[in-house]
Amino acid sequence: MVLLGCMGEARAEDGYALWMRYVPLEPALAADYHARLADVVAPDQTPTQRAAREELRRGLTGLTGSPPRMQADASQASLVLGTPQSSTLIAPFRAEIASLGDEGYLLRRTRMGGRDVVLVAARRDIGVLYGVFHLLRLLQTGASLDSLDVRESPRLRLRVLNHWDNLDGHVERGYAGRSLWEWQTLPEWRNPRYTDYARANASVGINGTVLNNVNASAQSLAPAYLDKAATLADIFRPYGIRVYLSARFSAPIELGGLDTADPLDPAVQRWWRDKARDIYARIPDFGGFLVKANSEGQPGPQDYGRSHADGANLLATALAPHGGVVMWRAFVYAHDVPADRATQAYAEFAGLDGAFLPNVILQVKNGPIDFQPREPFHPLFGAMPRTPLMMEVQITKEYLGFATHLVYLGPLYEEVLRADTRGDRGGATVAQALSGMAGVANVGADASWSGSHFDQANWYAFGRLAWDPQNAARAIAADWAAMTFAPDPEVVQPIVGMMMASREAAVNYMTPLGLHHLMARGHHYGPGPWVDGGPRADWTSVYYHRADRAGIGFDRTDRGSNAVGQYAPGVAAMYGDLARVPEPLLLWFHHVPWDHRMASGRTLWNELVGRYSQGVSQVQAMQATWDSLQGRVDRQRYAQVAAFLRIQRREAQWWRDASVAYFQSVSGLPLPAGEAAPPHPLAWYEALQFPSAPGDGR
Ligand code: BDP
Repeated sequence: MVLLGCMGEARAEDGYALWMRYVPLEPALAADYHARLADVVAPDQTPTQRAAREELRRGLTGLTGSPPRMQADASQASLVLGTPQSSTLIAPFRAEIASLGDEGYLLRRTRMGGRDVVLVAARRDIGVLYGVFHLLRLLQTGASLDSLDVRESPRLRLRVLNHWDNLDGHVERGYAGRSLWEWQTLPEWRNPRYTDYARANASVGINGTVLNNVNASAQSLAPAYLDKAATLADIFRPYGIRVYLSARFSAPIELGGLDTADPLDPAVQRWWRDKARDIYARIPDFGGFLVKANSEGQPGPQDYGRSHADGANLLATALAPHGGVVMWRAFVYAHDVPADRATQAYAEFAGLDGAFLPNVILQVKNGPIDFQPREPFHPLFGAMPRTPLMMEVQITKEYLGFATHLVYLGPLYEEVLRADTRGDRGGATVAQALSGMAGVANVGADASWSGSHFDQANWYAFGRLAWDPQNAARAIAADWAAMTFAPDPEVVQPIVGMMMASREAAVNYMTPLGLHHLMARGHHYGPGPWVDGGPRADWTSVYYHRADRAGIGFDRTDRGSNAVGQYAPGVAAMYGDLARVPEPLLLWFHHVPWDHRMASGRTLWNELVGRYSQGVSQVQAMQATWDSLQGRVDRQRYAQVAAFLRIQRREAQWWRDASVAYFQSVSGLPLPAGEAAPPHPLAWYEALQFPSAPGDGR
């Protein structure tokens, strides 16, 4: 294992290979795997079959140091891939794999013709490809194959990345460089990177990608761009990935020259029908549309006095004959600022349960505000039993330190997926309410794809949890760390420790105890708890924290906005009760006096300041852990992570100091004993400007 560290040291890595590095394993393990798996019998008739063979060849060659032998003769086989249609060796397993669905697979060690054989069997080619990635993961993490017997099939049907990429290459809330999609040179130039993107997604079971920003340009639906999208779809198809597009609701006006986009207008209906036909002529397995309507200034059915259901059903009708779906976003809030933005999506959608056509899926953000470091689960997850739901999470870290902060999002996703929507411990979790998950992608043209090495883990974890929301964030982190750095417990354990603590650290130094939406205006980089005024109250921080001389927090109980009333009675009773609300959500639901006693025995004020400081200490602890890994991780990646941790440390301190300075100016209370005063006066923090912060929306 020490040897591995040395090899890592010698090999400079830029992160491009992601978790599919396939670097040589420790020699004894490599020899064992080679002995067991080197004689491969695998079909090569379809693009997906060839992708599976190629991945296996690449993986085994890299990991074991010698290429596998691709055998035509079944009697030589030690590793057999296939479906009952593609391989006579798999045909006998037909009954056993019947229940695995179209994407599932079986990995098994068994005997065949007197030989010890490993099987990767599935009903469809794509299942075999997924199985190959699973097998390679086992090898990369050094697992024993002795009693290999794995049956897997995805729990969620739709596992989709949402790219917020504009046609000019700018990525909204993207911190990993320009868009991956080189629209200018498509369809002629097929950047090999597109295939690597597809491999990475397939390796974690992601089966769809929305190519363009939800703040969509109608141009994405113009013929020239459809031709380009069709080329991407051709490249992704062997990897089981369908292409979707964000559709601008007013496209019939902008592209079609109509004078309305009213969903009940026959000319509009015809335009969308024709558009769907055009798209399917180019992309026969086109996935469908994602729509942001009547939200943040985007056009939508309400412009014509129609409902969200009218709008979604218009597009669903156009797509239905071709098998496409509409992912209609529930991220809406009204033009006139209401009592509580957190209540808006529910107010607009809960009453529409049952009103959508069957190929509409409502896409709901994980929490009721907007991808904050911590939010309670969105009340719609417990309120729409007759509507298929997808959960949308951010993989890109708009509100969690951009690409520079090491924040592993597995625990955030897991927390929401496992939340109990009825509050009766009866097993009605958010995960159970879902048909899919959408992740706002964090990939771009950056060499490491994600803007930082550790942000790759968030892409990875999203895929693994979308495949199976029962997966554990910690186990996913361990797999990722072993594959991305080294399958050595002395590397994996400390890294997993850092990752698992990192989200809570960010919550502490940004928005502890249920605070939210305290970031700077517009670009969202850095703290701005003082943000006030401007076009909308609910785009300010003071609207959310409501701090005054007496206390802090948003009263969402029945004495306040009654957002708690949107949850099932068991949940509402818990969140609405100051004695029972979990402390991490305290100030989300309650306005609390500064001298309120916390579980720790401290006053709320002292606890708040303590949490801010604790967040900074947690980042320092992460730095110390990373320092201890010097020499065990290749120099190039080591250095970047170390540098980014220094940035994170500095910015955590900035968040802490600016927030403490601001809240102290409101509370008028002295700092608890032992707490350092912020080095600058509040006005200094307020005056900081960042006109060129990355990822700004536009
Ligand atoms: C917000 C982002 C904005 C997005 C919006 C959305 O700041 O850029 O357009 O979400 O999800 O968090 O539509």
